[in-house]
Amino acid sequence: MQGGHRGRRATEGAHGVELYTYYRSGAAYRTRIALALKGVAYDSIPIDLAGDPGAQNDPAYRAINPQARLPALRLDDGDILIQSPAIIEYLEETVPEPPFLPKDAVLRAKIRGVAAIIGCDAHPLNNSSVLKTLRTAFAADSAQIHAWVAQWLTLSFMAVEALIGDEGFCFGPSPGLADIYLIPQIASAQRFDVPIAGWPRIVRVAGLAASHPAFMAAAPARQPDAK
Ligand SMILES: N[C@@H](CCC(=O)N[C@@H](CS)C(=O)NCC(=O)O)C(=O)O
Repeated sequence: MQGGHRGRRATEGAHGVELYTYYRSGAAYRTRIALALKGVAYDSIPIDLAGDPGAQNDPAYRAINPQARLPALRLDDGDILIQSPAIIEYLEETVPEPPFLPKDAVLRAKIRGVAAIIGCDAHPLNNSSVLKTLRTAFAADSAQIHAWVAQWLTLSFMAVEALIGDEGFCFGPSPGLADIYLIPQIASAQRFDVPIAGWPRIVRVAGLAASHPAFMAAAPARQPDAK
């Protein structure tokens, strides 16, 4: 199987794996990286989060994901998975190579800890609906939004910098779970002008990912809905 996005199928009614995605969604981005690393081919179904209201609120998409968030993954047999951590875990369980986690239980827990800093603590605070609520319910302007995002990303990146290794990807020569979470959050930091230059380990990992085929294929600019 060739990894990454392969464009919509010409054959109507034929079902392969389908990823409901938005080019700038961090959670979809991490799922795209995981699919590409595992070499799972899929069709991208873009859902435009930036509309007003966003397309995630359409009844047709709510029928796919009642939480109205991205990503969602439709499997070959029609089963639908939501929540990127669950999808990434499913991929790890069903496509063993290359592994996202090592065998050692302590190291696995450490790597999951870094992934959780991003997935549980950083990303939820700069999710689009949170920022929209700050704008609409609390009249936050652009500078305040940027300051909000910078506040939470800075705290998370400081912790990640202290926890990852001194060479290679976050935890070794091959990319794994922590990298899958970290790289999309770096893209988000760049979007909100949060500088990462002060964290040399994170900068190193970003540099390695920039020339890794799976990370390149998953990048926002390479997606069919990129604007
Ligand atoms: N924990 C979820 C987060 C999903 C999430 O918040 N996705 C964002 C895009 S990155 C979304 O769909 N936002 C739309 C909204 O909040 O209305 C996951 O990892 O899948």
